[in-house]
Amino acid sequence: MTEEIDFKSGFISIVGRPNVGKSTLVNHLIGQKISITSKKAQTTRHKIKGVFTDDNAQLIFIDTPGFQTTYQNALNQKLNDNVLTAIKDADVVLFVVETNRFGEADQEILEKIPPHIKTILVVNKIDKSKQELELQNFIKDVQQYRSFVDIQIVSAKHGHQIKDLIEKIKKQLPTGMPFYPEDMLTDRSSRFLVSEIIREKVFRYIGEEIPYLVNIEIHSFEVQPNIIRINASILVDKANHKGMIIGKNGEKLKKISTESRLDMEKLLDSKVFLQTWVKVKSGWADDIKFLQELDS
Ligand SMILES: Nc1nc2c(ncn2[C@@H]2O[C@H](COP(=O)(O)OP(=O)(O)OP(=O)(O)O)[C@@H](O)[C@H]2O)c(=O)[nH]1
Ligand SMILES: [Mg+2]
Repeated sequence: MTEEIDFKSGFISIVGRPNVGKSTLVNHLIGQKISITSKKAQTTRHKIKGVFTDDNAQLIFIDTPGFQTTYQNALNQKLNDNVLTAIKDADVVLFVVETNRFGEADQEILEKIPPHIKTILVVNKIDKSKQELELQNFIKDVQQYRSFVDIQIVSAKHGHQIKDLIEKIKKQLPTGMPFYPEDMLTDRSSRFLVSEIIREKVFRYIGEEIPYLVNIEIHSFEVQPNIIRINASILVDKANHKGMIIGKNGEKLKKISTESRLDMEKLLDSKVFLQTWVKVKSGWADDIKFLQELDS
């Protein structure tokens, strides 16, 4: 009985400007890659839950899209609304910044966190910071904008000081029973995670703005005794983007497919047969059905 009373659980929303490393952080917090990452800003589109459970707590992390300022369309408005909802519903917010970089875009999202929401300042990418004094001064600067319940420096990419962060979060969580089974790592289906893997490769291997105009559709996901067969389409907004994704002699698409398949095999712990197609579907980013899916 005592154990039940001592147990803590709650929802922790991870917010910040695009590209500060929110998704990399959530993957390291739960110890498995569930959220895609890339060097490009605005990689994440969906709110993704990652669940961490140990003997005395369950931490449900919500990875959110970086607050959008670049492209104005229905999709981006929806993404920003979803970030605001994630903040409102959180027991604790992790406000993530990149070390020695705090600009208007960071400030804009920090201002969106209501004063009563417990907020931990997470300073990421400390592997890039060489000087302790510089780091201390940077933290002082950010603290001028808000008071934080705690502060943690981390390097998400290298998995440094992640455990310390987990302990600090636990201190802020309410007492309560777990919401999810203890072996659950994410609320997302394999089908969704697979579509995200393809989107990540498009982000990583296709230049400039095209990745923002791409969506993935999984047509079939068939689990057979020794293999999983997946049939997917990369939807592009404009006809000329199709060729750019396919590349000279189909090389780009081949690279995207091969890299995706390797990641899928790791995730699903099975051999995968993946077929990918590229299709033109104009205006999908304003498609109501697609936007509604972002809510789920
Ligand atoms: N050097 C260094 N790079 C990092 C660290 N954490 C993340 N990165 C890199 O930062 C880039 C962005 O990481 P993401 O995790 O995709 O960032 P994000 O905040 O989720 O970005 P959006 O989803 O676009 O808002 C990637 O290239 C990561 O490899 C870190 O601790 N150190
Ligand atoms: Mg992200």
